[in-house]
Amino acid sequence: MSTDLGTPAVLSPDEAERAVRLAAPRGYCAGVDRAVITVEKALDLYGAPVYVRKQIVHNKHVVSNLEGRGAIFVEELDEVPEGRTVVFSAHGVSPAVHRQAADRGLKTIDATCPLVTKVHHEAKRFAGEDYDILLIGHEGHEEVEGTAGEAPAHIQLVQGPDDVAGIEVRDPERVAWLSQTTLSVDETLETVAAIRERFPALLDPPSDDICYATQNRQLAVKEIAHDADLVIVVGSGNSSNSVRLVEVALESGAKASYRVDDASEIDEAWLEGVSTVSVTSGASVPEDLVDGVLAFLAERGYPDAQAVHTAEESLIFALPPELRRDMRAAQKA
Ligand code: 0O3
Ligand code: SF4
Repeated sequence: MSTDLGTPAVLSPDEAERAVRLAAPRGYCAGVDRAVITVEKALDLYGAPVYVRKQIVHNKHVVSNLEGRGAIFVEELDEVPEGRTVVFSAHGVSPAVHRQAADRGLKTIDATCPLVTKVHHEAKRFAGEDYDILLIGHEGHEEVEGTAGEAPAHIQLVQGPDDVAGIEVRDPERVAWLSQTTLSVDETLETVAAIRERFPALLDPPSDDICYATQNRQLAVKEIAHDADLVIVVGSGNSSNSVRLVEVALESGAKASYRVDDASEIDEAWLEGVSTVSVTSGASVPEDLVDGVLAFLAERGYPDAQAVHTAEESLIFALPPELRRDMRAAQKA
């Protein structure tokens, strides 16, 4: 008996040429995972509402999901009723905020990423040794406000190479630099080189301030961007590390790159004449949003995504000690 295998499906040249590549690693880093779980566990343990100062991480879906579970996000601590529990966001807070919380009798849970806290310690140490500290970062970003608040008299912000000519220090022999954790690695190297040209005795941080997750996501996007027609970066507009991924993609040769909060923000016109689409996401982005983008592409004739692995990540941070203590106490009760 012969079996009719039918006529092989002929893919249009367009479809045969299409490819979707997915950066790995992408999405949640250890600090974001810890911060989001911190709010979830706090809600389970203390009950709603739990207050959170600023967005716990810079992702609007994460924030609205937690709001749906009873978290209340505030801009400043005077919006938190006295005696209530407040979580500090992953981006960190200055000592002044800790003091304000104590003055208002608030119970605090600090979800600052340990890698941001590390930069705070470096700032305190350099300030203690009376260095002028050049903090490379973006004005107004919460992480920068928190770090600068550790030693306001010693720290000045440098936003990029263009700021370097205007830097004034007390002693050019005693200058150190630090940075925000989520900057472009390449741009920061340029800024540091420009600073060092002016201050050859410049002291480096003891270890990288731009964290492993930021570095890994930028390396990964370079790998999938250089020959891509389109790079879609999932992430919110106020997420520094997500916005940097679009810039890095374009600098690496992507013909076009856009940031979207989710699939609903993709413009169909971006796909015109596009064979290779690469996809990645920022450190504050839940994976279901990436799944939504891949489903959107699949519905428009793009094949299953191929993951491009450039690094393995296994770092996990323990939850804040004050929360773990209360969880243990609740278990015993
Ligand atoms: O710092 P950034 O705007 O990139 O913040 P996100 O998007 O919340 O990502 C997490 C990074 C962080 C908490 C500070 O390093
Ligand atoms: Fe921590 Fe880096 Fe994630 Fe920021 S991006 S929360 S520093 S691991």
